[in-house]
Amino acid sequence: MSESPVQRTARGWELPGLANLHSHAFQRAMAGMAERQTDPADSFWTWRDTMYRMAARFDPDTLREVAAQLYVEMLEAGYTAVCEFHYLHHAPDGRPYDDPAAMSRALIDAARETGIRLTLLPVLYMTGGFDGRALAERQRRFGHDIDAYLRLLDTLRASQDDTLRIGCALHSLRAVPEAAMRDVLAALPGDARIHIHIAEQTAEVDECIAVRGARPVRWLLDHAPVDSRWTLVHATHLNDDEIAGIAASRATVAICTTTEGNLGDGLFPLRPFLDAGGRFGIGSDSHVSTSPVEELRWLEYGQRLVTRRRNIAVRESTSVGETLLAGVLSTAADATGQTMQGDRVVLDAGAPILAGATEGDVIDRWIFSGNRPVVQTVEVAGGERVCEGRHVDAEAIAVRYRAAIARLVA
Ligand code: NGQ
Ligand code: ZN
Repeated sequence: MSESPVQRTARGWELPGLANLHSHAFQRAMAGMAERQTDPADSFWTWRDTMYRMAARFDPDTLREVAAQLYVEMLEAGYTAVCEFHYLHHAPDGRPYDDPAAMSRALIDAARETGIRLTLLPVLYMTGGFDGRALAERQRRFGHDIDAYLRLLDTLRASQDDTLRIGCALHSLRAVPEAAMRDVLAALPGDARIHIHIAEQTAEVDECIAVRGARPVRWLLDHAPVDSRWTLVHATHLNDDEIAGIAASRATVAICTTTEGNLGDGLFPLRPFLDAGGRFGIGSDSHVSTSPVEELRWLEYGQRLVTRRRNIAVRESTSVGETLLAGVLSTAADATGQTMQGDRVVLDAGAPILAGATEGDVIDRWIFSGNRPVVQTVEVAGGERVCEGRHVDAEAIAVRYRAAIARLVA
């Protein structure tokens, strides 16, 4: 049993800041807008068409405004760092902007304005499938050759500071050929964090087996130096060998519970992964929820629903909430490349759901009761960003967000 990360102070119940390990900021603008059946066979792949139509509308200004609103919501929910898996690089026709880093800078501006820590992961996206096919029209704005990609990383690294880190994302094995992966990994600085979408859909597992002769996680472990600098996003479809392999590598798995549920991905094998000593964190991904409470609650509930048991995610503690929180806190620095120093989240000790709480039950009560937000104060690197439950610039940013949405849907 480890020491509790939560303490009662004069301000309330205090805990460290949480890291959101996976975000596509622009998708905040379409949350709740893909929930109408267009075909009885609606799936991840038909959702992706809708998502691509939304992606095509963004420019640097709208991206900055949507990201700023999103980061306000994340901070108000207790996230103090976000890993932005960013692939909307170019203009919709695929031509680079005059400043090829314009879309990346929009995200950096949004993070600096709101005060959230940003680990910006420019995405390498080269092919439209495992067969090496060219990018489809709507994917053109995602693409780079290796030289242009490495130049972008170099340019952006000049902006790094205490709350901004630049890492690397490989979109997926579908989108990055083996040789390109090797070249990019060889060119990265030793401390760069590396994130990849790995095994979200069974169709991609099947294609990977057909084309590369192995399941995606197994293939990656055999062909890349996967270690604690790596985050595997949507490691949803795993066999026992892969579970043991990820755990042994010390990589972090980013579980995006609400998005994985929304997209019908499948259920992460949490219990065997915990038994293997695996490391995990959470991500809000498509932002159908921006609350870590909901990610963690449904991470456990998914397991209960399929096993018809209760209290499954226990390891560091017999408390589910404490175990899940400990998991998330223990991987934050490795997955983000940020110190997370000076990040504090204060829960309102006067909130009815926390009445009479003790150090031993406050986390479970936070995660497993109700929907009223109880995050009262949030500090990032020592600076107060959320006060009395509201981000200090929430009003002004919301006004700009509404205007940006009006432009996006015009
Ligand atoms: C993305 N999102 O890149 O935004 C992906 C969908 C893909 C999620 N995987 C696109 N949740 O994987 O090709
Ligand atoms: Zn993603």
